Amino acid sequence: MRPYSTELLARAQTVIPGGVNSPVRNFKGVGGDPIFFKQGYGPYLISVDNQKYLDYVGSWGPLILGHAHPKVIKAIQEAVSYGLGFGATTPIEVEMAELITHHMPSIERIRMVNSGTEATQSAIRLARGVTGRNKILKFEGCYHGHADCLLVKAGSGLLTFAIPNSAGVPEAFTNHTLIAPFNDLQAVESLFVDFGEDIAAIIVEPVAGNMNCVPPQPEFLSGLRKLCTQYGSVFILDEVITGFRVGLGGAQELYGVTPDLTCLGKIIGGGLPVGAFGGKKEIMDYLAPNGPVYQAGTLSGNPITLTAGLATLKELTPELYNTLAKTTKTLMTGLKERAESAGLSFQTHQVGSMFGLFFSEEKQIVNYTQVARSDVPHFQAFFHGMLKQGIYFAPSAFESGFVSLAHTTAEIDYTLQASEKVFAWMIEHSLTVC
Ligand code: KE4
Repeated sequence: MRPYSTELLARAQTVIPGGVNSPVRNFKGVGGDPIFFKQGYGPYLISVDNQKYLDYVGSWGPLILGHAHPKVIKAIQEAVSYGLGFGATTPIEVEMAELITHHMPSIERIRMVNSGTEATQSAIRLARGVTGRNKILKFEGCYHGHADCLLVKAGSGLLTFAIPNSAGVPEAFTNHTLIAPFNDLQAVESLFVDFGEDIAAIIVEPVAGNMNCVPPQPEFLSGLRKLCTQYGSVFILDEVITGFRVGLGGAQELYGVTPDLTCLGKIIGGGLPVGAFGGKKEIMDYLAPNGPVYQAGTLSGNPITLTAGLATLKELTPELYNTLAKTTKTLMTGLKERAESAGLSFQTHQVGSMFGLFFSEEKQIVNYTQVARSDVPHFQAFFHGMLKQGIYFAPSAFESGFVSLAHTTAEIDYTLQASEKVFAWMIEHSLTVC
């Protein structure tokens, strides 16, 4: 029972669309009502009904240190005493830009913005401005925020122009968006043969984190790099999730691929609203005020946001990424063992401390079509079963989960013990056939 959450939802729905400020929060993906939370600390969330949950969402990725890390809180508390922002340049913007360009050498210049959506739509406008071309190529199942030209799905036929997947997006706004299956280099090569001279950019999540979690196949990213070089298109890596999540150098370091532009977000804001895009100097210098591509933001580079971001990034070391990966591997291995011994078909994907859970018999899940074949009712039963045990996974079978540095062996052990009960319950209630 969650009486206060229920009361708040009723109130919220009278003043906020769907009662939420972002759709995925409303539990439509898993059924039931969203939980209202009032506090986070370490790996835990506390609901308004004073129930404690072990959190594997981490605000959708930013909280790699866990909730309310003391050093982050202290840094913000000190910073706010000097004011909340000035709409003018501040030293911390330089410090953040120097730190990011140090860890990601492909980024020679970087512009801060306030969300991942702003970062990706600005990077696309910049790519179009630099190349003078119109088309962009994205991948089915990858999400880059809600810019009109990116709210698309595959149209009819295999190699397709995209069509809008949201009301309010005119066909004209997506006519220049091409779409291909993730991990399908051949499909991309065919699109370049047909449209290469007019493709301004490829934009891709190096690890797809918005269709559950799907890593790139070997040679996929390097193949995209080669095609962009061959055709003079801009190669944009959307590292809003993976940036500083899978390592200090992001997925571009992990997979040894050099983008022309990178989009960042989440962790670089330490949990506060943030985004950024950056890359080669000769591209970034096309941006206002130096160049003809306009982009702006009232609160871009806000000193409080960057204080939270820098305090977070300064805690991260290669050793801690190893710890995160080990903790996550223990969780993934333990869940898979327990699910399979209960008789369930269960797959896990992991890249560093981001992970994906699939109720599926398919051993190799590499694209959206396969993810969409996974058993969503099973995931929903798992989600709610674990929730009853006080464990909060992403309320959608099409999102990634995240482990933080605050998740210790005790939390992993508790999660695995709880999963045994939930998997057993799923079997008893004949949730067995995928
Ligand atoms: P925002 O505009 O929501 O800050 O960022 C958009 C975005 C861009 N690129 C990637 C790879 C992203 O994952 C996102 C946003 N991520 C989702 C969760 N996977 C945000 C959750 C939500 O929409 O509420």
